[in-house]
Amino acid sequence: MVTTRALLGLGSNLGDRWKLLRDAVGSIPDVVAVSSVYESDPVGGPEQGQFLNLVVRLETERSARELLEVCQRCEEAAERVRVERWGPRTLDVDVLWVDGETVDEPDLIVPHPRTFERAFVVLPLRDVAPDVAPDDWEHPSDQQLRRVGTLFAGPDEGRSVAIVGPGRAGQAMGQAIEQIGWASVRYFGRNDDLDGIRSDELVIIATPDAAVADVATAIPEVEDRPVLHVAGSLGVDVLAGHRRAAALHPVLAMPTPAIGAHRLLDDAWFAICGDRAADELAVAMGGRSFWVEDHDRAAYHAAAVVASNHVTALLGQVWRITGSIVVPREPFFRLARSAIDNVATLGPQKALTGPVARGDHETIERHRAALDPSEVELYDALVAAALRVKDNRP
Ligand code: GSY
Repeated sequence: MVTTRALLGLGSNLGDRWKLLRDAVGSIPDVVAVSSVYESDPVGGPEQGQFLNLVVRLETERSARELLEVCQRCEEAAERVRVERWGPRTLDVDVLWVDGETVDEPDLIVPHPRTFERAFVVLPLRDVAPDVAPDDWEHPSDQQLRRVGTLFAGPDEGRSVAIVGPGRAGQAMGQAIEQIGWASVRYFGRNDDLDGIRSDELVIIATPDAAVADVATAIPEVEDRPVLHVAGSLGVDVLAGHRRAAALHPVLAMPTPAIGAHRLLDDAWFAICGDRAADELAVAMGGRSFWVEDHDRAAYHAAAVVASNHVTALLGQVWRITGSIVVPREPFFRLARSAIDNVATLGPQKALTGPVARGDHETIERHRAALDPSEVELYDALVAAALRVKDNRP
């Protein structure tokens, strides 16, 4: 089965806009991602109410023309009446984009010709397909848009969260959630009476990993209340007993709550699994998510720890060696940043330069002789790791 990515744009400014959009998205086949919901003044047309807009991403076998039929069926189901061109409507559904397909016919043009003129299309589109929007896209100053929520959880301003475990990660999550305008954030210690968590509060467990399972057991199961944990190496299985269980691990370092909150809102990535509440929270924070099944989460977390903590440990060696001679440190940090970029673009084998790549054993021996003996063990371990990359050994 060959599927293609397709993007549809939806808008509504008449009737129960949230319900109309929810019903429409629920009836569209092959939806794999839903953007945040944005509210804005109408662009063009007569005086009319504000629109809610969103974009959905599909992985589908349908062609652009078949998708147009899907769009029309949605509009008919919403009892859309075409009274006035550019006028108010219960529902508008457009085919914006289908990977690899262009259509130029009287009733269908794909890519949609006005896609990149409209902030109400480009911003939600960036949530679900950032590569499609041009990097240099300029937001028209007369098209102001505000993010108002996520489709299934509803408007942000009515939502509340209870965070169990107010350490660095818990406080960072709390501050970020306050900044996106949720109604309330309440903190609980893991030994507090967790019966006090309200049934309308989304629960986030941010305790040390070892306490997550016990805390989850102490939280009463409430039908339809999502319970999330933010532990990177644990699966959703530790939340057994909660029907709407999910894992949401932010792939970023949170050295202080304030820095963590800032990073959580700065185009962050989240490793998620379980209930859709995890993806909705990621989207609500303006971030992006990827799915990691329970059986892969420990390996996923190991990779995250190597990319963050172990790189820091390695830079600790750079710090010590550069501190033992008279050189500025900035050139070495620049070198480290370019090494990361090179691996990301070329892969490790092509990115590897230096004495190991050249097979220059004499230089390696000169390094070992010059280093403080306490540094040699780590240096040798990394020479062995570099050889493995050079030889492309699995
Ligand atoms: O093209 C879709 C309908 N439409 C919209 C819309 O969806 N959102 C906003 N903000 N303005 C609009 N003007 C028209 S027409």
